Amino acid sequence: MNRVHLLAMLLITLTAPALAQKKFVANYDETKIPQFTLPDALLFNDGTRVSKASDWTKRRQEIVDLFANQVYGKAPARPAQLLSEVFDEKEVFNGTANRLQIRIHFGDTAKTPHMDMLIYVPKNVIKPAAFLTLNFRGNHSVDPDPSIRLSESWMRRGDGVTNNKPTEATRGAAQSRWPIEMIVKRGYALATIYYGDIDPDFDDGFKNGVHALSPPKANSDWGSIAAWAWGLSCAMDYFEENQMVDPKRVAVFGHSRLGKTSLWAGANDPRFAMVISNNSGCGGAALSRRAIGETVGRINSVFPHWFCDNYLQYNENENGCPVDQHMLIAAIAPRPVYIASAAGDRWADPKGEFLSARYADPVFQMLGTAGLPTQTMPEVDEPVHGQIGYHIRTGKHDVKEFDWQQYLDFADKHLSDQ
Ligand code: GTR
Repeated sequence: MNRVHLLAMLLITLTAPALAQKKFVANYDETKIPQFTLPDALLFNDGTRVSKASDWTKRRQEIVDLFANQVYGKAPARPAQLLSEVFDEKEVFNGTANRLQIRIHFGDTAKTPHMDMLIYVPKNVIKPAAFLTLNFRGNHSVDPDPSIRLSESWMRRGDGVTNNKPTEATRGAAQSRWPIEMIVKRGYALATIYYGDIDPDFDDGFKNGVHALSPPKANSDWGSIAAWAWGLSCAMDYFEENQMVDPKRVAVFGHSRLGKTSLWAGANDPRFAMVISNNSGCGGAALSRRAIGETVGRINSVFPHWFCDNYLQYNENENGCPVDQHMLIAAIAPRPVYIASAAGDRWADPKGEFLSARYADPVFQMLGTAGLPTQTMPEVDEPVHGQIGYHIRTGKHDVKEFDWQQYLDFADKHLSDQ
């Protein structure tokens, strides 16, 4: 080895760990946003313009396919039959609602993996509209009722979780995010499923959860967000089958990574009549090209299992991606969609979430809906409800009663059976 080689080796040895440990510093400065042009939701892949509403079905499918191939990954077909069993049923809220726990298998035998649905159904409404949701900490965390079965699936370590299993300490721990009685009093059913039942949220090379049924092989095969969305579509299959709620009036709701999931579930599966994204940020409602707060490169390095491998191409290369997140919202059109931000949630880029809604608006307008009622970002705590709803609430990354009040009003506007 000559001296030059030796020096080069030394340099590599010294700088490689430094580079590997390079700390991600989020940009929050609007003046430092990279130059970008957004892809046009109303141009077909061949460059021709979508000029009339009847063109939309075809363009919508192109957009959905681009997201499936480049961002979230393609999911396999859903099981033709789901074996299910109601394992618990009781009256709650002074006899005004029924609360059921249902085990739903992803297949027609008890040997297939399963998810447990917890559902509250008001008794004074025949076939109510429903909110279908995923939760972070287990069904038992949404309500302190001791008869809610403790989730059995893998759970991230944290308060009240031992050896990746939840303990009694997490019963009711997420209650503040779930004003169930208020939702039921307004005449809606609320269904929730622990997302880890569908796919545990860690990078295990896709061996567990529903990925085990069809492990990804190609770079365009499903990551975890696609798996969670697939589980939500299975829940829809279950609703269509048993008619416990009106399957034509189901709103899919999610917060944060589960807000990314609700958007993808709603874009991908047109049976969802309404879609709600709460503080979903990067890979959800926020425009990736702004690169404010969390970026594509950062999310792919910290959560490598969430997206498909093709998405890695856009690390620090957002402009190279054939889609941006306004097209995900557009793909839901003309169905109503609600995007919510929080003023203290800069990591999720509230302005980028609003701009996605705004740049999706031309599609909603072309389809003859009211679209987004404003072109400028509303003040904090001043919601706008058109066919697209938007608000930025005071406070942090969270789900608050204020958020739910908006979603209920928005559902009254769009999901009434009149
Ligand atoms: C963060 C992640 C966000 C968001 C959030 C959550 O760590 O960076 O994209 O999804 O988690 O899901 O709570």
